[in-house]
Amino acid sequence: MSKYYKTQMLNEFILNQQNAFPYAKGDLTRLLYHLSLASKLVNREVNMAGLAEILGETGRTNIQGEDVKKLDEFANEQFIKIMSSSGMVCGLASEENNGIVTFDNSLSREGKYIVCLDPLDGSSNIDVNVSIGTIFSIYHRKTPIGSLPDESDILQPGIRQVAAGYIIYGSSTMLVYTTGLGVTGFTLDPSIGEFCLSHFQIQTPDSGLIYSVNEGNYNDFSPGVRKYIDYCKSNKDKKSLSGRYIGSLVSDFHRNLMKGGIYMYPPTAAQPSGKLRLLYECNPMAFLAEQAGGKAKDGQGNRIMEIVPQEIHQRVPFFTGSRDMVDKVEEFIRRETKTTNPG
Ligand code: AHM
Ligand code: MG
Repeated sequence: MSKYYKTQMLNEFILNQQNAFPYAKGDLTRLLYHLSLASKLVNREVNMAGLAEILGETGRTNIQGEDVKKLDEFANEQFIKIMSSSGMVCGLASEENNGIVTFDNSLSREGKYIVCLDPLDGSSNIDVNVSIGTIFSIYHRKTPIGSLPDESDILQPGIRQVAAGYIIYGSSTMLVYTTGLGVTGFTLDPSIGEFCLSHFQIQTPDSGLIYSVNEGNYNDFSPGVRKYIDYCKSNKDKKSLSGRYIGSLVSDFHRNLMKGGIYMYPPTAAQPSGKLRLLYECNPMAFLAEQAGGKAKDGQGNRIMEIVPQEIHQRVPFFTGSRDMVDKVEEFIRRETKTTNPG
């Protein structure tokens, strides 16, 4: 790939894409620009984390009972601040906030988009210099423009997403997004502070050699999931499957997207719906996976993006990645369910 493939900057690329929609007014372009701006501020802080006295806990827990790290809070504040001043967004749902976040300014009421956000995903890796990310999902609002948004704007199935993506703060920082016209990746060139086109029309292989799951939970998984994991291991000689698990969804997903593989967060006895949240973790990744030719299912045959959410922080079992591998794990789960509940 030529180096200056890269000279196409994120904004220019999105503007060109927008021209494919005759009546587009550039609002989504502006919104994606604002998201990328917030991510640059977070990126700067993540890069400086060890020096900037921003590592560690705030001493508080969020609505879901999880410890809030200082960087989590910083990222949440940046995204909220920038979304509220963008004029494009009427409200948002964030992993860090209990209910819908609305903004106290008339400009935002005119915003036609609603955003679901995990400002800093992979919390357990924040303090130890392991890749973390931001995940976002964008919808058209349902309430009338000019009014205060409410939960109905947030509780939309993933198939209604207008755009979704993530930023990975890794060995390089990347923004990967889709508006339903394929998946495109941009890499931050720190020397000019711009996201530059680096991965055009990303397609994930139909099958892969990586399975990603927290195997510490193995004994708590259903028999079908356990058998699938055993199958991944026993297939080793034939296909050399490797277990790879970072514990940051964005990083595990990104690696598997590029190389082919499956990421799983199955239900356990303690967490019957798994751990990951439908609105700001699973739906955006599902949109990306499908746009790249992969799949995202709940392990029971249901497409993640068709699930109608009942609450903002709803969790869902998550199986995503290469098409054939997602099909295979669901086949194992189906077969075991039939064996244990015949008839
Ligand atoms: P978080 O939003 O609190 O960071 O939790 C989500 C993260 C995902 O990034 C990751 O895939 C998963 O939790 C790891 O969970 P576990 O440590 O249970 O394997
Ligand atoms: Mg998260």
